[in-house]
Amino acid sequence: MKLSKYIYLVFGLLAFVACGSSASKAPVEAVKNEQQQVVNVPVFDGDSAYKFVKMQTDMGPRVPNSEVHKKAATLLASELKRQGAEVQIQEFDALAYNRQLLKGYNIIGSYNPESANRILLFAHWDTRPYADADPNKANHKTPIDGANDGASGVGVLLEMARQFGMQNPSVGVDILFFDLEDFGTPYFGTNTTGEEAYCLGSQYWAKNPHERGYNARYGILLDMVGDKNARFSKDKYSMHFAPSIVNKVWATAQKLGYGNYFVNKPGSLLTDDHIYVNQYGIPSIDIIDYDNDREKGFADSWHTKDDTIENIDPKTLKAVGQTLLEVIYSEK
Ligand code: AHN
Ligand code: ZN
Repeated sequence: MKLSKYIYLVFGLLAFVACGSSASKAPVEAVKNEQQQVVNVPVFDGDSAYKFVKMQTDMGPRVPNSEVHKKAATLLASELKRQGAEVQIQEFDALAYNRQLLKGYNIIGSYNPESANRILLFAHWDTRPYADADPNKANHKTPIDGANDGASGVGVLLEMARQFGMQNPSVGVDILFFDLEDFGTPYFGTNTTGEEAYCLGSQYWAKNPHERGYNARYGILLDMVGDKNARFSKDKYSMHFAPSIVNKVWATAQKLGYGNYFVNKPGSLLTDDHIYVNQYGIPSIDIIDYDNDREKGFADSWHTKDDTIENIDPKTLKAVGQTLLEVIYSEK
């Protein structure tokens, strides 16, 4: 090849790379929605979501009433603000199974707050104080990192928030980080508050929504959405309360090539934050890593010292995040 040709080739490549990087600021993909209209769906960045997960685990366990917990609440609220959301923090007190008084913080970030046509996306952000499913009994009273159980759902939603900030969706979207989900009675504890020891943040919110008369068309909960071997079966409560939303989300995932994660298989009846959002009156589903064919149903790392960043895979975060962006940006 002549030197001049080689130089043109190099310049051509440089121009291509430069274009690529400027376009990658807010990449979108044109797709058709249910009404056959063309919509631009942002490209979800799995590595960015992973960094949002790591940002949380780097702080240490976010155990209620700890210093780190309080600091994490402030950080999550400021991240949502940084991504252009209108942010509210709902502070509340709740009684744990052991009668301990817990300080809770539900964090809400809203896009298009004036719109009456809304979708609610939620995840819990607190971490469990006990690794009480750990194979080593010595770990049962130590807190978990909660990379998957807590941080993964929040990480996906923060990356979605970043995309909403760059390209406003046409519907209103609320991102709600519930606190005090995972303070449920350990096997070594005695329960003084009845069955409802889990999901204290969503229970409080269902009785005291952040806005009077708050409503959304539907809600989607993300719980444990980051494990490398994640498998999302169709949770039975979700199928009871909002079958059309389950089917829409799973069909969208399968269309995008994520059918290995979103499987057409019945799940179980799991107590989770979506129960209380459904009781409030918003039809809501749970995307949760659960498979009846596994020994525990959940991933091996569930409620163990192994629930760490090492088990988080950006590809799983991407599968969930891209599916949900497609769902949101297809809504009119
Ligand atoms: C139960 O443990 C019964 N349900 C799942 C709720 C949960 C705990 N999600 C994460 N940690
Ligand atoms: Zn948990």
